[in-house]
Amino acid sequence: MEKQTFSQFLLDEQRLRGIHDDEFVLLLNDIATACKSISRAVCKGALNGVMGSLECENIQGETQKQLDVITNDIFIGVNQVAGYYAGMASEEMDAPYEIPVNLRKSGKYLLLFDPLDGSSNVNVNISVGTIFSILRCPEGVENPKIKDYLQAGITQVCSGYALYGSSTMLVITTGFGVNGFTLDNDVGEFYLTHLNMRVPEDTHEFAINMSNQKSWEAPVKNYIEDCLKGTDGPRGKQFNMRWVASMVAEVHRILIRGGIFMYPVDSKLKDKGGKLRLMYEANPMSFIVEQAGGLSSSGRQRIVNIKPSALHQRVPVIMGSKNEVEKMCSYY
Ligand code: FBP
Repeated sequence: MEKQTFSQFLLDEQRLRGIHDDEFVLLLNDIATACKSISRAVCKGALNGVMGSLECENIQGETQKQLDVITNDIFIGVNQVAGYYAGMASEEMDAPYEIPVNLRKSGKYLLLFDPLDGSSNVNVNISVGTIFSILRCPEGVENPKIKDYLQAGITQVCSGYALYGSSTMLVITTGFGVNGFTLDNDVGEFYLTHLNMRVPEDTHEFAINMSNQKSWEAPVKNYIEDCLKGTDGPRGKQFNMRWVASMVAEVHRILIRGGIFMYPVDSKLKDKGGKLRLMYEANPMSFIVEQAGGLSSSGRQRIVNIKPSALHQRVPVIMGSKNEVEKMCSYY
């Protein structure tokens, strides 16, 4: 059976649903092209001498890596050409990016993204990724302002991520399940390799940065303590732990073999509301995980129901295997 390319799969999916939106297929193809280009930039890394940090900080107060800026420029450069977007917003830019007037066309959508997730890992050659979320631009808005982006995650029309690991993969949902594609570098094409990905409902593996333990809220402390008690404890089973410090890599592992990924709020992050960003990390990954049968919560509510109040807003994140996230949330 011939391998199906990314665009062949998208056209097939549309045919199956009686949808005829070539523009949307082309729009997603541009996302794929941008991820291929970022994959090259990341894997060439030290060869191009771009593994260092810059003398400046992004709006998050983080020292920007050279690759943060390079990948941000790639993602904007490739996706603005065809004019599908009225505007873009990125982890690496304080304000929304305005599409140059000469490139503005239909502009029905808004693109929000984290060009290089897990960037603290990029110069130590551990998997990193790109995360994106696509929203509809409000009717009649040509040059969107921040308020136009502040839409709840439940309104996303598409989200996904690219993982730059031992192979480069692209995983997306358009609201009809989750599918994964692997990049064949010889051909320069993404091929369907993971059809209808489903998160196993149960797990014995948690992912959390244990070094924050003393600052956690009681529900998180109690949940992890019960997991660590293993078979003799209230959970009655042995738990394993993983922490890659790249959200994309953690969520991808969980899509494949189950697990629970947690970045809760703690006493150090209380003023910020959490570590991970709602609009271009938590919302897109929540759409993916839920479409694959998992759950995603802040501990107190479904993340995609959170009404955003700021473009770079941070939230607590608990996502993964359905029964385990339910169990963890029962501690709140
Ligand atoms: P960015 O790299 O895009 O800033 O993302 C944040 C992130 O790196 C996540 O990918 C990861 O899950 C988390 O931070 C790691 O946090 P920590 O540094 O506490 O291990």
